[in-house]
This record gives sequence, C-alpha cells and structure tokens, in this order.
Amino acid sequence: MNEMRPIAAIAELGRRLTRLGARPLDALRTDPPAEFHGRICSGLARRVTRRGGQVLVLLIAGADSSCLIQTSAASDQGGARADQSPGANPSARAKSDEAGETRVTNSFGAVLVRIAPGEFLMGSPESESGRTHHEGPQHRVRLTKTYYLGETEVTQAQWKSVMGSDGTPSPYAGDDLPVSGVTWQEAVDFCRKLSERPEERSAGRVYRLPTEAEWEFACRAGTSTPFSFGETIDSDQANYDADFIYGTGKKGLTRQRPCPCGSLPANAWGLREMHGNAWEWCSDFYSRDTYSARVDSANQVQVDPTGPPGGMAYVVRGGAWSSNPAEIRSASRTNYGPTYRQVLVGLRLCMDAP
Ligand SMILES: [Ca+2]
Repeated sequence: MNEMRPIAAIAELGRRLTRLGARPLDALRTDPPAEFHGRICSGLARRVTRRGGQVLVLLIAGADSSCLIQTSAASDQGGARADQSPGANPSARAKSDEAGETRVTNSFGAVLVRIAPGEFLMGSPESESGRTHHEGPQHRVRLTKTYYLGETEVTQAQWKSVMGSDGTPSPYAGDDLPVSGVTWQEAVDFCRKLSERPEERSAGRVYRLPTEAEWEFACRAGTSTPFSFGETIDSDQANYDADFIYGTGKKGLTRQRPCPCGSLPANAWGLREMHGNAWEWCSDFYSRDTYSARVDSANQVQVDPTGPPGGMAYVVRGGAWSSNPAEIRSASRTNYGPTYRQVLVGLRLCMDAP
C-alpha cells in the first residue's frame, strides 16, 4: 500500500500558518468562497490558492491519510515550506473533533468518515479525456450538511450480517470483498435494516445511499483532476482493467476480480476504492440531462442537489474491477434500473451526522 509520509517542509509551513492565525478545516469549508487548485503526487497533496489576499492551504500527510486544511487571513508570507505530520497541530485537530467524530465505527465494524460541508465543481470539463456528454456542463454544488461516508464499499460479511439468510449474490465469494450484484432496492433495504438495529438506533445512526453530489464531492476530496490521485491512475491505486492506459499513465496489474475492501490507498479524505473495485449505487434518479437542467434553470450554485424528481434508473458511480480507467474517473457516471442485478455494482454506506 502506498502510505502517505510526512515531509518536513510541509510541517514547517503548517506551523507558520498557525502563527498567522490559521483556522481549521471546518471553519474554512463552511465559508463557500474557498476554491482549491493543485494536484496530488507521491501520496502527498498540498494545495494553495489565493483569494483577496487570503491564502488557503490544504495539507495532507501521515500514514493514516489524515488531513488538515488551514487558511491564513494574512497575505502569503513568502513560500514557507514544511510538513504536517498527523496530530502535529493539536489545536486544529481539537476544533475538528468538537464538530463531530472524524471517523465512526458502527456495530459491525464498518468505518465511516466524516465529510464536512463544502463546495465543489461537479462534472468534468469538455477537455477531459474519456468524458461523456452527461458529465457536463460543470456546475458549482454546495453541500451544506455534514455527512459520513463509508471508508470502503460494503463488504460481503457486512451484507450477510444485516440481510441474514438472503446471503450475498456476489459473483466472487469472500467476507472482505465488496458485496455486488445487489439491486438498488436491495441496497436501500440494507440501509434501512441496518438503521433499525437497536445498537444503531440508540446511537442515532440512520443510513442511506449517498446522493450523486455527495459521492463525487467525497471522491474528489478537494481535487479537480480526473482522479483524486491526479491526472492519471495506476493499479497500485485502484482496481480496474489496467491493460488500458489513461493519459500519461502506464499499464499495470489487471486483477479481473474484486479486491478486499480497504486494501488500496485512501484518497485525501480517507476513502478507499472510490475509483474502481465495484460500482456504487447512489440515491439519485439518473438523467443524462441532470447537469444541463441545473444550469439552464438557475445557472447558480446548486445547494444539496438530490437529482431529478423521477426516472427509470438510478445513478451508479466509480467504476469496477473490469472497467477501463476512463470509467473510474471522479466524474464518470452510469445507471441501472432499480431491479437490475449487475454483478459489478455494490454500495457504500452514507449516514447523516447523528
Ligand atoms: Ca468503488
């Protein structure tokens, strides 16, 4: 696994920003004008943008993919360099924890990652290789509520635990493999049954499928590149048909089957296998005109969009183990009817903040 390793230069940058009055992630991401530009390379992401004299910096470091976003109200003090190791800024971490647990482990051991409110550019630019028409036009989306998303896809063991004798229809058996071959309705039923468990009810945890916007926001994890890992992707980062190359990428290992959930590197926000392994059901009805309708009707920031009011199919996202790399891009989308049992499609839990 590619672990993120602290780099001393980023830590020093973090300390200097703190001395300038930097604020942690939550304060920043509830303030919509934030825009991030940059790229991820070698397991380290650092993103800096300037807006009206404000310097916004995203620092990501640490083997657990912990991340810290800080902003300085002062002007850039001139190329500070340095690294932020996990926990190296206790004040920022403490403020984040005040707003809710950053990771929640539920009654069957599934880990869900806290996703703070924020704003992003949804869809892909016309220049993006492999892009299809229904990924545009790009439009700004603002998510105003904190939610939690599964660190991984739902495993077969978790599915069996909740659905009981229904077993798993997955074509490849393995407790730690993603459940797949489940219909949209079964995925919704899984969320409902899990929410009804006494231990989940008492904890106030109500599960559902993510909206398409919630899924893409979390998949991008602050990036605007085709993949959360950058301009291309390889088989060390995702499970897909790596006989195909995206951009300047390279051929790699084509596994031809799902890999264990959580076995591949996390994106900047701690989520794994968003790209590839198994497609993931979303709650939205699908329309190829979803995005153009948003722009035509308002041409303004879309707040907590939930998709068309009706339709014949539902959105699935992220691609699967047999997908070519273009299909596992952050903006890639396809759809299936609610009763269709596609062996490549599973799900990832979403939960509103308790
Ligand atoms: Ca996936």
